[in-house]
Amino acid sequence: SPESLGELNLNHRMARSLLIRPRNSHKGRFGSVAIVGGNQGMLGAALLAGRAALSAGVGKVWLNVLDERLAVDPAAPELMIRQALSDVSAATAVAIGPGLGQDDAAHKVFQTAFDLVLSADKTTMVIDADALNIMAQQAEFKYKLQQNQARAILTPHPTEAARLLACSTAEIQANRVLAAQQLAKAYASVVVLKGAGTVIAKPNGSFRVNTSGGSALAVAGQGDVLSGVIAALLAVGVPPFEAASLAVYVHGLAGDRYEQDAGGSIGLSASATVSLISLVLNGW
Ligand code: NPW
Ligand code: AMP
Ligand code: MG
Repeated sequence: SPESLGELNLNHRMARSLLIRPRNSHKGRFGSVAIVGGNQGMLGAALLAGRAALSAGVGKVWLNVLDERLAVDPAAPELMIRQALSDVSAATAVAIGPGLGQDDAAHKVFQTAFDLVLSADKTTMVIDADALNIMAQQAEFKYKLQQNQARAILTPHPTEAARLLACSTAEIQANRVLAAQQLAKAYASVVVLKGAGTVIAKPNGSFRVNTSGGSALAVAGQGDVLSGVIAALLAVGVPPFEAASLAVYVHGLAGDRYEQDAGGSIGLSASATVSLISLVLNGW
Protein backbone atom coordinates (compact mmCIF):
# COMPACT_ATOMS: atom_id res chain seq x y z
CA SER A 1 0.00 0.00 0.00
CA PRO A 2 1.25 3.49 -0.79
CA GLU A 3 2.66 5.85 1.76
CA SER A 4 1.54 9.39 1.11
CA LEU A 5 4.18 12.08 1.12
CA GLY A 6 1.75 14.88 1.90
CA GLU A 7 3.15 15.70 5.29
CA LEU A 8 6.36 15.45 7.22
CA ASN A 9 6.70 12.06 8.83
CA LEU A 10 9.11 10.92 11.51
CA ASN A 11 11.67 9.75 8.96
CA HIS A 12 11.68 13.19 7.38
CA ARG A 13 12.25 14.83 10.72
CA MET A 14 15.21 12.51 11.38
CA ALA A 15 16.59 13.23 7.93
CA ARG A 16 16.12 16.94 8.34
CA SER A 17 17.87 16.86 11.71
CA LEU A 18 21.08 15.88 9.87
CA LEU A 19 21.00 19.31 8.26
CA ILE A 20 20.68 21.24 11.53
CA ARG A 21 23.91 22.99 12.26
CA PRO A 22 25.26 22.74 15.82
CA ARG A 23 27.05 25.85 17.08
CA ASN A 24 30.52 24.28 16.71
CA SER A 25 29.91 22.76 13.29
CA HIS A 26 32.37 23.07 10.42
CA LYS A 27 31.89 22.52 6.72
CA GLY A 28 33.48 19.05 6.84
CA ARG A 29 30.51 17.84 8.84
CA PHE A 30 28.06 18.37 5.99
CA GLY A 31 29.63 16.20 3.34
CA SER A 32 30.49 17.04 -0.24
CA VAL A 33 28.82 16.73 -3.61
CA ALA A 34 30.19 16.39 -7.13
CA ILE A 35 27.94 17.22 -10.08
CA VAL A 36 28.96 15.61 -13.39
CA GLY A 37 27.55 17.08 -16.62
CA GLY A 38 27.41 20.54 -18.18
CA ASN A 39 28.18 19.87 -21.84
CA GLN A 40 28.25 22.63 -24.48
CA GLY A 41 24.93 24.48 -24.46
CA MET A 42 23.81 22.84 -21.21
CA LEU A 43 26.34 24.14 -18.71
CA GLY A 44 23.41 25.80 -16.92
CA ALA A 45 22.04 22.42 -15.87
CA ALA A 46 25.23 21.63 -13.91
CA LEU A 47 25.29 25.12 -12.38
CA LEU A 48 21.66 24.75 -11.25
CA ALA A 49 22.34 21.34 -9.69
CA GLY A 50 25.43 22.65 -7.90
CA ARG A 51 23.72 25.79 -6.62
CA ALA A 52 20.76 23.69 -5.46
CA ALA A 53 23.07 21.37 -3.51
CA LEU A 54 24.56 24.41 -1.73
CA SER A 55 21.08 25.77 -1.00
CA ALA A 56 20.20 22.41 0.59
CA GLY A 57 23.12 22.76 3.01
CA VAL A 58 25.94 20.53 1.78
CA GLY A 59 29.50 21.42 2.91
CA LYS A 60 31.13 21.82 -0.49
CA VAL A 61 30.40 21.23 -4.15
CA TRP A 62 32.54 20.37 -7.15
CA LEU A 63 31.26 20.71 -10.70
CA ASN A 64 32.82 18.29 -13.18
CA VAL A 65 31.87 19.87 -16.51
CA LEU A 66 32.45 19.08 -20.17
CA ASP A 67 32.17 22.71 -21.26
CA GLU A 68 35.30 24.12 -19.68
CA ARG A 69 34.90 27.70 -20.84
CA LEU A 70 33.64 28.89 -17.47
CA ALA A 71 36.22 28.95 -14.68
CA VAL A 72 33.90 30.30 -12.00
CA ASP A 73 30.16 30.75 -11.51
CA PRO A 74 29.86 34.49 -10.69
CA ALA A 75 26.50 33.88 -8.99
CA ALA A 76 27.97 31.08 -6.84
CA PRO A 77 31.77 31.45 -6.68
CA GLU A 78 31.84 28.81 -3.91
CA LEU A 79 31.29 26.14 -6.58
CA MET A 80 34.58 24.46 -7.53
CA ILE A 81 34.59 24.03 -11.30
CA ARG A 82 36.94 21.44 -12.77
CA GLN A 83 37.50 19.10 -15.69
CA ALA A 84 34.76 16.53 -16.33
CA LEU A 85 37.00 13.46 -15.85
CA SER A 86 38.35 14.64 -12.46
CA ASP A 87 38.15 12.01 -9.72
CA VAL A 88 34.76 12.12 -7.96
CA SER A 89 35.48 9.37 -5.45
CA ALA A 90 36.28 11.85 -2.64
CA ALA A 91 32.74 13.26 -2.77
CA THR A 92 30.16 11.80 -0.37
CA ALA A 93 27.51 11.96 -3.09
CA VAL A 94 27.68 12.42 -6.85
CA ALA A 95 24.93 13.54 -9.25
CA ILE A 96 25.65 12.45 -12.82
CA GLY A 97 23.69 13.67 -15.81
CA PRO A 98 22.49 17.29 -15.64
CA GLY A 99 23.34 18.70 -19.06
CA LEU A 100 25.72 15.78 -19.74
CA GLY A 101 24.76 15.35 -23.40
CA GLN A 102 25.14 12.09 -25.30
CA ASP A 103 28.22 12.58 -27.46
CA ASP A 104 31.30 10.35 -27.22
CA ALA A 105 32.86 12.56 -24.57
CA ALA A 106 29.68 12.34 -22.48
CA HIS A 107 29.73 8.52 -22.66
CA LYS A 108 33.34 8.46 -21.46
CA VAL A 109 32.63 10.91 -18.64
CA PHE A 110 29.59 8.92 -17.47
CA GLN A 111 31.49 5.62 -17.55
CA THR A 112 34.38 7.13 -15.58
CA ALA A 113 32.28 8.79 -12.89
CA PHE A 114 29.99 5.73 -12.56
CA ASP A 115 32.94 3.35 -12.06
CA LEU A 116 34.65 5.70 -9.60
CA VAL A 117 31.50 5.91 -7.49
CA LEU A 118 31.16 2.12 -7.36
CA SER A 119 34.85 1.76 -6.50
CA ALA A 120 34.52 4.18 -3.56
CA ASP A 121 32.82 2.37 -0.67
CA LYS A 122 31.02 5.31 0.87
CA THR A 123 29.89 7.23 -2.19
CA THR A 124 26.36 7.07 -3.59
CA MET A 125 25.08 8.59 -6.82
CA VAL A 126 22.07 10.25 -8.37
CA ILE A 127 21.69 9.23 -12.03
CA ASP A 128 19.66 11.80 -13.97
CA ALA A 129 18.90 13.23 -17.40
CA ASP A 130 21.37 12.24 -20.14
CA ALA A 131 23.07 9.72 -17.85
CA LEU A 132 19.74 7.85 -17.89
CA ASN A 133 19.60 8.15 -21.67
CA ILE A 134 23.07 6.60 -21.90
CA MET A 135 22.06 3.81 -19.51
CA ALA A 136 19.07 3.09 -21.73
CA GLN A 137 21.49 2.38 -24.61
CA GLN A 138 24.08 0.27 -22.75
CA ALA A 139 23.06 -2.66 -20.53
CA GLU A 140 26.44 -2.91 -18.70
CA PHE A 141 25.43 -0.17 -16.25
CA LYS A 142 22.31 -2.07 -15.20
CA TYR A 143 24.37 -5.22 -14.56
CA LYS A 144 26.86 -3.27 -12.45
CA LEU A 145 24.06 -1.76 -10.34
CA GLN A 146 22.65 -5.25 -9.79
CA GLN A 147 26.06 -6.35 -8.50
CA ASN A 148 26.36 -3.24 -6.29
CA GLN A 149 22.96 -2.89 -4.61
CA ALA A 150 21.66 0.38 -3.19
CA ARG A 151 24.34 2.68 -4.58
CA ALA A 152 22.18 4.81 -6.86
CA ILE A 153 19.01 6.84 -7.12
CA LEU A 154 17.55 7.11 -10.64
CA THR A 155 15.46 10.23 -11.34
CA PRO A 156 13.72 9.82 -14.73
CA HIS A 157 10.97 12.04 -16.08
CA PRO A 158 8.31 10.01 -17.91
CA THR A 159 10.10 10.04 -21.28
CA GLU A 160 13.44 9.03 -19.73
CA ALA A 161 11.59 6.21 -17.95
CA ALA A 162 10.08 5.16 -21.29
CA ARG A 163 13.57 4.98 -22.83
CA LEU A 164 14.80 2.82 -19.92
CA LEU A 165 11.84 0.42 -20.20
CA ALA A 166 11.73 0.53 -24.02
CA CYS A 167 8.08 1.59 -24.13
CA SER A 168 6.12 4.78 -24.81
CA THR A 169 5.71 7.79 -22.50
CA ALA A 170 1.93 7.14 -22.54
CA GLU A 171 2.50 3.60 -21.24
CA ILE A 172 4.59 4.96 -18.36
CA GLN A 173 1.95 7.54 -17.48
CA ALA A 174 -0.84 4.95 -17.61
CA ASN A 175 0.68 3.12 -14.63
CA ARG A 176 3.29 5.31 -12.98
CA VAL A 177 3.59 3.25 -9.81
CA LEU A 178 4.21 0.02 -11.71
CA ALA A 179 6.77 1.72 -13.95
CA ALA A 180 8.68 3.09 -10.95
CA GLN A 181 8.61 -0.33 -9.25
CA GLN A 182 9.82 -2.13 -12.38
CA LEU A 183 12.71 0.30 -12.79
CA ALA A 184 13.66 0.11 -9.11
CA LYS A 185 13.80 -3.68 -9.30
CA ALA A 186 15.63 -3.83 -12.64
CA TYR A 187 18.29 -1.32 -11.55
CA ALA A 188 18.48 -2.37 -7.86
CA SER A 189 18.12 1.30 -7.00
CA VAL A 190 15.68 3.81 -5.57
CA VAL A 191 13.70 5.33 -8.44
CA VAL A 192 12.11 8.78 -8.56
CA LEU A 193 9.57 8.90 -11.39
CA LYS A 194 9.00 12.62 -11.81
CA GLY A 195 6.01 14.68 -12.95
CA ALA A 196 2.76 15.61 -11.16
CA GLY A 197 2.49 13.07 -8.32
CA THR A 198 6.14 11.99 -8.31
CA VAL A 199 6.52 8.31 -7.35
CA ILE A 200 9.48 7.25 -5.20
CA ALA A 201 9.98 3.46 -5.29
CA LYS A 202 12.35 0.92 -3.74
CA PRO A 203 13.55 -2.34 -5.35
CA ASN A 204 11.31 -4.30 -2.93
CA GLY A 205 8.23 -2.55 -4.36
CA SER A 206 7.39 -0.17 -1.52
CA PHE A 207 6.70 3.34 -2.70
CA ARG A 208 5.53 6.84 -1.86
CA VAL A 209 3.57 9.33 -3.95
CA ASN A 210 4.41 13.00 -3.45
CA THR A 211 1.62 15.53 -3.03
CA SER A 212 3.59 18.80 -2.88
CA GLY A 213 4.39 20.94 -5.92
CA GLY A 214 2.33 22.01 -8.89
CA SER A 215 2.59 23.29 -12.41
CA ALA A 216 4.90 26.17 -11.40
CA LEU A 217 7.60 23.47 -11.52
CA ALA A 218 6.86 22.63 -15.16
CA VAL A 219 9.77 24.74 -16.45
CA ALA A 220 13.27 24.03 -17.74
CA GLY A 221 15.93 23.14 -15.21
CA GLN A 222 13.70 21.97 -12.35
CA GLY A 223 14.91 18.40 -12.68
CA ASP A 224 18.50 19.62 -12.46
CA VAL A 225 17.64 21.49 -9.25
CA LEU A 226 16.05 18.34 -7.80
CA SER A 227 19.17 16.28 -8.55
CA GLY A 228 21.32 18.72 -6.61
CA VAL A 229 18.99 18.63 -3.60
CA ILE A 230 18.89 14.82 -3.53
CA ALA A 231 22.71 14.68 -3.74
CA ALA A 232 23.03 17.18 -0.88
CA LEU A 233 20.77 15.12 1.38
CA LEU A 234 22.69 11.94 0.50
CA ALA A 235 25.94 13.76 1.26
CA VAL A 236 24.91 14.68 4.80
CA GLY A 237 24.08 11.03 5.44
CA VAL A 238 20.36 10.66 4.74
CA PRO A 239 19.69 7.11 3.44
CA PRO A 240 18.70 6.92 -0.27
CA PHE A 241 14.91 6.35 -0.01
CA GLU A 242 14.55 9.09 2.60
CA ALA A 243 16.88 11.45 0.74
CA ALA A 244 14.90 11.00 -2.47
CA SER A 245 11.50 11.44 -0.85
CA LEU A 246 12.47 14.38 1.34
CA ALA A 247 14.13 16.17 -1.58
CA VAL A 248 11.09 15.65 -3.81
CA TYR A 249 8.81 16.90 -1.04
CA VAL A 250 10.95 19.97 -0.29
CA HIS A 251 11.31 20.81 -4.00
CA GLY A 252 7.53 20.63 -4.32
CA LEU A 253 7.06 22.85 -1.26
CA ALA A 254 9.34 25.43 -2.88
CA GLY A 255 7.00 25.44 -5.88
CA ASP A 256 3.95 25.71 -3.60
CA ARG A 257 5.51 28.60 -1.74
CA TYR A 258 6.08 30.44 -5.01
CA GLU A 259 2.46 29.86 -6.08
CA GLN A 260 1.24 31.23 -2.74
CA ASP A 261 3.43 34.33 -2.86
CA ALA A 262 2.94 35.04 -6.57
CA GLY A 263 -0.76 34.27 -6.57
CA GLY A 264 -0.37 31.88 -9.50
CA SER A 265 1.88 29.35 -11.18
CA ILE A 266 3.44 31.53 -13.91
CA GLY A 267 7.04 32.70 -13.76
CA LEU A 268 8.96 30.51 -11.32
CA SER A 269 12.46 29.91 -12.72
CA ALA A 270 14.74 27.07 -11.73
CA SER A 271 17.22 29.67 -10.43
CA ALA A 272 14.60 31.22 -8.17
CA THR A 273 13.66 27.76 -6.94
CA VAL A 274 17.24 27.29 -5.74
CA SER A 275 16.83 30.16 -3.26
CA LEU A 276 13.49 28.81 -2.08
CA ILE A 277 15.03 25.41 -1.19
CA SER A 278 16.97 26.83 1.77
CA LEU A 279 13.97 28.91 2.87
CA VAL A 280 11.79 25.79 2.95
CA LEU A 281 14.44 23.71 4.75
CA ASN A 282 15.02 26.45 7.34
CA GLY A 283 11.31 27.08 7.79
CA TRP A 284 10.35 23.79 9.39
P1 NPW B 1 6.73 15.88 -25.12
O1 NPW B 1 7.22 17.24 -25.46
O2 NPW B 1 5.49 15.91 -24.30
O3 NPW B 1 6.65 14.95 -26.27
P2 NPW B 1 14.38 15.01 -23.14
P3 NPW B 1 15.31 17.23 -21.50
C1 NPW B 1 8.82 14.67 -22.08
C2 NPW B 1 19.39 19.28 -19.95
N1 NPW B 1 18.76 20.56 -19.58
N2 NPW B 1 5.12 14.28 -18.54
C3 NPW B 1 8.32 15.79 -22.98
O4 NPW B 1 7.87 15.20 -24.19
C4 NPW B 1 19.03 18.07 -19.10
O5 NPW B 1 19.78 18.02 -17.89
C5 NPW B 1 19.57 21.62 -19.57
C6 NPW B 1 5.14 13.89 -19.85
C7 NPW B 1 9.56 16.63 -23.21
O6 NPW B 1 9.58 17.35 -24.42
C8 NPW B 1 19.41 16.95 -20.04
O7 NPW B 1 20.81 16.69 -19.93
C9 NPW B 1 19.14 22.90 -19.21
N3 NPW B 1 6.21 14.05 -20.67
C10 NPW B 1 19.13 17.54 -21.43
O8 NPW B 1 18.96 18.93 -21.23
C11 NPW B 1 17.70 23.14 -18.91
C12 NPW B 1 7.27 14.63 -20.15
O9 NPW B 1 10.22 14.63 -22.22
C13 NPW B 1 10.64 15.57 -23.23
C14 NPW B 1 7.34 15.05 -18.81
C15 NPW B 1 17.88 16.96 -22.07
O10 NPW B 1 16.81 16.89 -21.13
C16 NPW B 1 16.83 22.08 -19.52
C17 NPW B 1 12.01 16.14 -22.91
O11 NPW B 1 12.90 15.09 -22.55
C18 NPW B 1 17.34 20.66 -19.29
O12 NPW B 1 17.13 20.26 -17.95
C19 NPW B 1 6.20 14.86 -17.98
N4 NPW B 1 6.20 15.23 -16.69
N5 NPW B 1 8.55 15.58 -18.59
C20 NPW B 1 20.13 23.99 -19.07
N6 NPW B 1 19.71 25.19 -18.66
O13 NPW B 1 21.30 23.79 -19.34
C21 NPW B 1 9.21 15.50 -19.73
N7 NPW B 1 8.46 14.91 -20.70
O14 NPW B 1 14.32 14.83 -24.60
O15 NPW B 1 15.04 13.93 -22.38
O16 NPW B 1 15.03 16.45 -22.86
O17 NPW B 1 14.48 16.73 -20.38
O18 NPW B 1 15.20 18.67 -21.81
P1 AMP C 1 12.86 17.61 -15.51
O1 AMP C 1 11.81 17.22 -16.50
O2 AMP C 1 13.96 16.64 -15.39
O3 AMP C 1 13.34 19.02 -15.68
O4 AMP C 1 12.15 17.58 -14.07
C1 AMP C 1 11.04 18.41 -13.80
C2 AMP C 1 10.82 18.53 -12.28
O5 AMP C 1 9.70 19.38 -12.03
C3 AMP C 1 10.50 17.20 -11.63
O6 AMP C 1 10.92 17.22 -10.29
C4 AMP C 1 8.98 17.17 -11.73
O7 AMP C 1 8.37 16.31 -10.79
C5 AMP C 1 8.63 18.62 -11.45
N1 AMP C 1 7.37 18.95 -12.13
C6 AMP C 1 7.20 19.26 -13.43
N2 AMP C 1 5.91 19.45 -13.73
C7 AMP C 1 5.23 19.29 -12.55
C8 AMP C 1 3.83 19.36 -12.17
N3 AMP C 1 2.88 19.65 -13.07
N4 AMP C 1 3.51 19.10 -10.88
C9 AMP C 1 4.46 18.81 -9.98
N5 AMP C 1 5.79 18.73 -10.27
C10 AMP C 1 6.16 18.96 -11.53
MG1 MG D 1 15.79 16.60 -16.40
